[in-house]
Amino acid sequence: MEIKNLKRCGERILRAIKEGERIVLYGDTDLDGVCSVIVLKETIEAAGGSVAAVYFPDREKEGHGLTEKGLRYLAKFSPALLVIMDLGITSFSETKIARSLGFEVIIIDHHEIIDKLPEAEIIVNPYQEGDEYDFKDLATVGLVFKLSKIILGEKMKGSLKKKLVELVGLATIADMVSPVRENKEFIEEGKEAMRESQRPGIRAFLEAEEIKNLPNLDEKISRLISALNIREEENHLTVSYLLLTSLSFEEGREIVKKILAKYKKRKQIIEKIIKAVEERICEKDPIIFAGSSDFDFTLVSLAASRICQKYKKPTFIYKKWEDEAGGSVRTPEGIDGISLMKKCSSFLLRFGGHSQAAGFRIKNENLEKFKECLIRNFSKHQN
Ligand SMILES: [Mn+2]
Repeated sequence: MEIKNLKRCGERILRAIKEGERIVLYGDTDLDGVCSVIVLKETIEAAGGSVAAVYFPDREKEGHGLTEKGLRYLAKFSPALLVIMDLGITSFSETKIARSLGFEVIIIDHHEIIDKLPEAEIIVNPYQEGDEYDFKDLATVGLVFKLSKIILGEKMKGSLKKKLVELVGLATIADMVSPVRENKEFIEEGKEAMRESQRPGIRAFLEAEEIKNLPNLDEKISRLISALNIREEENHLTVSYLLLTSLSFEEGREIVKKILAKYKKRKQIIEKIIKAVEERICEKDPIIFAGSSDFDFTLVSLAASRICQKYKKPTFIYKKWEDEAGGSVRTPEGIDGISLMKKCSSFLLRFGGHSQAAGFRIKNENLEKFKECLIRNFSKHQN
């Protein structure tokens, strides 16, 4: 059994290449999203096509997911085939907007489906009805790599394959999907390829002063993943995208310098968020729910992960803006954050993600009610 719609998706992209249709790639800003976009872009190029534009939303200004702002910016490329990766499966109204702007929409996303599917032309998602592929835990980059094999056929071999597999391995590790079956192969092949990386940016990172003396490749890679976990973007491209696609060692080295400096600063800011949250934790509270207008939105997910690991409680950390707040959710094993939020979704503008790692957007006036609803439902579920 194959992944539902994957072949159709590959054929559609091949047709677009052959007929010279414009192709636009839109991805999430985390490493899975970024690597998925690069793998597909390089695949399309190796197949003789080209990509008209690549876009990553600004998490801080636009929020997570397919955004109306992003679509309005991209409208100048329409009509085009818009391929959305590692997000979009809950972007119902935005998919409609994309279509109304003249895009044909393809969504490749491994996030959980919430009640229905967006009205895209083609959807690849292992959780959709009728998907009989027996391994559900691929990262988006794994789905995209399998798509690349369909697009490239015989051409998927040798140094091209190795170059792509570096990113497939990297993002599979970064997305923390279970390291078994195909994921295990991706991770092993990816690491092997990274030893003699064809990507100047990865080489520049591994050879940087602070990195080269780390005891082994695993630690170097895990440092690379943490350092690239910067969700900031410039001109709609993320720093990780710029590093992983940089064409020269010198260019890579310049980016690495910036990334490592930011990495240090970021660690301090995360500690600050954690401390601020810890000051407000009440031992008897069944969940941790805290936010502030001072928090850096791009870092609340990392803080939430650490807090959840330490306290073993469902953790909701949010950044407050003027009218709305955006938050990150991390839950201990066995507790599904998505189904918990589903029960309180009437207070939310939107939500989505994975059972253990999710996000939400809410009007500030509903924060307290949302929190009470979560506590009520969570306590019920515990008893
Ligand atoms: Mn992902």
